[in-house]
Amino acid sequence: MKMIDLRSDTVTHPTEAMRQAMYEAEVGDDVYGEDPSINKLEMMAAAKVGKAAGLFVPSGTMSNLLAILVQTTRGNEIIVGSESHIFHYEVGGASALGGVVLRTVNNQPHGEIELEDIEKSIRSQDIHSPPTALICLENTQNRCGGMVLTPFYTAKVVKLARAHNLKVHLDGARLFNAAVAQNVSAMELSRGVDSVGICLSKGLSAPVGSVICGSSEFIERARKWRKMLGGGMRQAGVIAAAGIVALETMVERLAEDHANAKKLAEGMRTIKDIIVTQDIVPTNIILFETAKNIDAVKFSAKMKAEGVLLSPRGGNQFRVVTHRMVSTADIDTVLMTFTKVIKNLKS
Ligand code: TLP
Repeated sequence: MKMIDLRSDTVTHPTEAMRQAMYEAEVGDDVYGEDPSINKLEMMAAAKVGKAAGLFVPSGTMSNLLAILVQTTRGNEIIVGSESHIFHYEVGGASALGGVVLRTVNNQPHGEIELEDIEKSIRSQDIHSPPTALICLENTQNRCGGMVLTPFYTAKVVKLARAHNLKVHLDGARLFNAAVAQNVSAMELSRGVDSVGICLSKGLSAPVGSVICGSSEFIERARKWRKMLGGGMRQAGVIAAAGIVALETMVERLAEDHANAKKLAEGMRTIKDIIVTQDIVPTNIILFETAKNIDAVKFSAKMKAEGVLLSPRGGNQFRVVTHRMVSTADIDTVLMTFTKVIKNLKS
């Protein structure tokens, strides 16, 4: 049976063009800075987000960790969204490895953190307080259902940060989704931030990798930290080559994933006992709940048995994510499967 895998856009496989580029990739030893494919990818990524330099890293998690390690010292506090990936899914690396305190500030349902909530959370010079060093934003905001931050909002956060002498990091794991959804460039979405990480291995379909971007000085320090963490790769041009294809050819098509997500959400809203918990679906992520009288464990097991994989989020909450390997026809199949499984569970 063909499975329709809606757990994440991370499940996308490399395209034929990526495999070909990987096969043909020019390589060198990247620890010596001699891998031409990596150097090209880093320059391309940095140019896309309007920064001076980039660094190829194995994962989005490492790009966030490097941004924190470079822009803080032990005992600092950093401001992160209450729904941020850094807080929920990065194994506490910022605290365990960077020695920083995570100050979570509420994400609003549309992903933003209120400016005044950020301002209230910035520490004074009081002797008892860990000094605030960094504000971290996330665009799109995964756990808010792929909500987008506008360039206008990000500019306001940057202005606030500057007024308090703080740095801003942007977790742009799905920055290109945010750009395509708003018809703005990734550069506009990154204007003013000190560091921005983009993921190649989500909707863009590359097999591995992220690029963290910032000033040349920032990247020089990040490179040293990456080496310490064991992330100094050698002929990794074979994977960077797929990342180049991702940036060159896979950005605009994200609009298809967004259209499929909208279609899916519209269909789900008509199914009794499925409750889409976000008012809008701007990108490729949908959060939903099953009615209380549906056994959530049985529900996801039955969906799987019928060929549809979902991400459980605890209790009766789930996430579905559209991507290149889910077609518009698959969306119809998913909707039929939802209806069938709910009906079966109730009878
Ligand atoms: N997110 C994954 C899981 O870890 C939850 C997913 O399936 O959505 N920032 C954001 C906003 C992310 O969503 C993710 C991955 C990361 C960072 C980390 O990227 P990787 O998985 O490359 O370390």
